[in-house]
Amino acid sequence: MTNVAVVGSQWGDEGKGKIVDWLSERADVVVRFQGGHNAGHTLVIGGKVYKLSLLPSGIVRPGKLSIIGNGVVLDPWALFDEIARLTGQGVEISPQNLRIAENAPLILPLHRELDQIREKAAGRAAIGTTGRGIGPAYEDKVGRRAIRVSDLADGPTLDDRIERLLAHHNALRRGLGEAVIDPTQLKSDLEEIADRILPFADAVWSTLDAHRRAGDRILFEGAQGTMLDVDHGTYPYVTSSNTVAAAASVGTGMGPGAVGFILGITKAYTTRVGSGPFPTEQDNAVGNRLGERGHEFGTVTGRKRRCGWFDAVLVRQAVVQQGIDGIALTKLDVLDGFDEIKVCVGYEIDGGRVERLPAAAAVQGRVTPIYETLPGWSESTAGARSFSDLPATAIKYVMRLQELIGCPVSLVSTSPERDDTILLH
Ligand code: 2SA
Ligand code: MG
Repeated sequence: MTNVAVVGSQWGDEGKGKIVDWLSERADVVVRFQGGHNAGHTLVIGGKVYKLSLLPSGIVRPGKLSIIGNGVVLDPWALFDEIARLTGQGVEISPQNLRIAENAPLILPLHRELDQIREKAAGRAAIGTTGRGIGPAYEDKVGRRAIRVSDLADGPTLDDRIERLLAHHNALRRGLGEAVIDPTQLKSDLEEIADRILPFADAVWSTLDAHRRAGDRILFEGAQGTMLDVDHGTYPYVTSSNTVAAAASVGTGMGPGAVGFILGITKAYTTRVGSGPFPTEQDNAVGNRLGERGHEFGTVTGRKRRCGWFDAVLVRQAVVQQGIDGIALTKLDVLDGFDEIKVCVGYEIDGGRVERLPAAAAVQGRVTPIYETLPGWSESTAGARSFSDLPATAIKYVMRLQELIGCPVSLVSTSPERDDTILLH
């Protein structure tokens, strides 16, 4: 097995956690390269449920090295809460099995506050963020005023960084009528977490390189999905990082050649959480049924996910933009019992047909899906472990999706349990 990147091909929540866990058994290192604790991965191992949002999924397996790459925005307080929660579930976490990029930017409480203030002020125009401070933290990174993990190691540098950061944020806060942040207080808060976080700090690019040279297998764990990518997604209704597989290189300090096989996780229907265009959304009994059967609620925020039919146009686009080599199709069992199943094969806009999602948000909101209707199946596919266990119509559905998206289906997942997985090739 070469290195593998696991990425979402829709709007996130495709079931990456289970697939990453399944693959992590065969990997030596699992690394997160973008996003932060806005991600929500649910792992079910032997009936035990683990909910992860910042930590790489490899953390629950003994003997694996988990890495948080420089492309991640790191909330230290959220990190320690998550570590405490998992430790309570019997997972051992130490610098032996967890490393954090020394050049990863921090999410501070002021980022979370700003995220929430803006969302509230935007009213109906809100993005529907997770309210974790992700966007403001990435803004500061690109604005060259972020505080990074390594800054915590040195008092005078930290003073400088705080001064630069607060020059921006306190001006902004005054404008918003918010209390300004006291630099002394922020420094003492940061000093308090420094002692806990620094033992995990590492030049992860170098550690990863050493593992690569030793022939170890690296698993790159993506968060969110293609349509939430800050460049390629449904902008501005996106997250603030690049969610495409190319970010695995930038977000870890490994060259693009290190990324290896790109596995696109794809749900057998479509969901999205937060605002923004969603052409195949079914705000009706069909959508409710998908949501109930698929337990479509946000892992982090508990928000109800919007649900709709499979959109082959979007996934075909994701295959190209991500560079997907193979698809893992998840949650097929949620479609059990539908008489017919619709698949979007193109869009109609202003009387014409298009085969891709246009970039302009206003146009995205106006597209009408063109559907192909496929027969459903009444049998249960839940827990199937071989292709021949599936009803003929379910096999036809999978084959048709494969044709429409222009990419082979490598895996089919039929329940949250790791072993309920059909390997195709
Ligand atoms: P943010 O907080 O700035 O990243 O939000 C911007 C948009 O990105 C969406 N987003 C997500 N969509 C699906 N799943 C995500 N992770 C959690 C999960 C979400 C949850 O796995 O369930 O628990 O609510 C995730 N993270 C960000 C978000 O909805 C905005 O549309
Ligand atoms: Mg999720």
